[in-house]
Amino acid sequence: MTDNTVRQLHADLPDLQSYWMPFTGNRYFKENPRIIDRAAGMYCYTNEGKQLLDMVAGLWCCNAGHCHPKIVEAIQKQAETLDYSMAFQLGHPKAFEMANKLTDMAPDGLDYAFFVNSGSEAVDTALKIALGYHRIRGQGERIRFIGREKGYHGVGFGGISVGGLSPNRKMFGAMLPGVDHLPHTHDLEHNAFTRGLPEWGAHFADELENIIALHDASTIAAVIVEPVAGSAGVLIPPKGYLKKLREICDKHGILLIFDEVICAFGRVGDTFASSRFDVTPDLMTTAKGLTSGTVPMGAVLAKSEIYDTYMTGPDGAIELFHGYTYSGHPLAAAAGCATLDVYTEEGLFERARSLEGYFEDALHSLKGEPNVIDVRNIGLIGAVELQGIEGQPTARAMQVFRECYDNGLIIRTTGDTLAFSPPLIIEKEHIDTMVDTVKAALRAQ
Ligand code: PXG
Repeated sequence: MTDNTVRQLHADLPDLQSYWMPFTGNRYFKENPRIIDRAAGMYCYTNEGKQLLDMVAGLWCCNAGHCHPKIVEAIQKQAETLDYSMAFQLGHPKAFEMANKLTDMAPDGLDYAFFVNSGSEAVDTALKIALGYHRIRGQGERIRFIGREKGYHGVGFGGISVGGLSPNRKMFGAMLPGVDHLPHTHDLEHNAFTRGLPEWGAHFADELENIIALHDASTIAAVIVEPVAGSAGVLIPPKGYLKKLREICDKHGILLIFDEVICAFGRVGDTFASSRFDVTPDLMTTAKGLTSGTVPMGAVLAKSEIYDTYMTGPDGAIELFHGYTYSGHPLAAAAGCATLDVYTEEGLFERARSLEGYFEDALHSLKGEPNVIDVRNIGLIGAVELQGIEGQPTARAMQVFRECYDNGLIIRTTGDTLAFSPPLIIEKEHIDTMVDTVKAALRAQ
């Protein structure tokens, strides 16, 4: 399609041609644009005025709902007070305030916050902090990382190396050297239609011992996993699995990194997955819900022992040669402070937990609908896996996505799985609408 044809098709929109869209079929989109130009609370609105119930919280991020007035006000106020100040060797109050609020909320022991601009940067930062930590302690030969199949850790070279989704890796060369992967824990034969954590599958963690035996513990810096894998289609950890990973890492002096970019801030029915499952990592990556999706920001939370290890060089010297122009950006920090306040004041994490049962029953009522082969959930995150169309992977889920969209509902698809992660302000009526719309879309196939 030529530039001119695109222009004529959508005369009311800006020219769509120049924007190379991320993770999007650009040509299809530009012929069939879905443009959101406004949002409030649980809803997004298209440029044509269509109202859409947002069951993905943007992209797993707008946990406080869209355009929350307190967050909007904080961003506006910050923009007219301090737009930017140098991030290296100078500081501004909001970044420190944000670090304090965040570490107060974090599990015990995760007492330091390093700010970045995204989940991908948080992951690469955590991997680098892990390498430096071992090196400072005289164990510079610990250079390997262990990720997991089906893991998503963003799109930086570190993140795709430890990640386990082939389409995100295969175009981009040889990755970081020295990375190995745990098996994923997804098993429909044993765990289909489990509510909450599957009983079966903790033994998948034992594979870590075999990987360690292969490489020798002295060469391994860190293990990184998402406590609940999001992008691969909401894969819930089997009971006891994360604790086993923790024990094995401890036994071998290996750092454990939880990538909580999706899990954190109420998504799994508690402040963090780490608190829900009572397993504390050495480093935790966060982003998305940190500012409720309003201004890009991520954070790596680190145990005191890791921070203290770095604080040992000569006085006045830079301890960590890492950071971004926009680390702790004033607008992001202001948005983050307001977001964390909203979560606390409105009790949104408790709310997520209290709605878990209703959400679970609603999702599981889809069992028995056409092509549904699994339903799984924890907190306010859930998935419905579909039997794919023979020879056309992802097509079935995309059909359901389009049908839902046409009927006023935004859901997310990954492979042939439908994923749901609504804002934590959701009401029961929204959950009812979600299930009715998805049910109708499944029956329309
Ligand atoms: N870690 C995890 C666990 C994530 O889910 C990232 C890192 C990277 O974050 P940034 O901010 O760099 O995108 C993510 C991001 C999807 C989807 O639909 C999920 C993400 C991003 C885009 C799409 O599953 N998660």
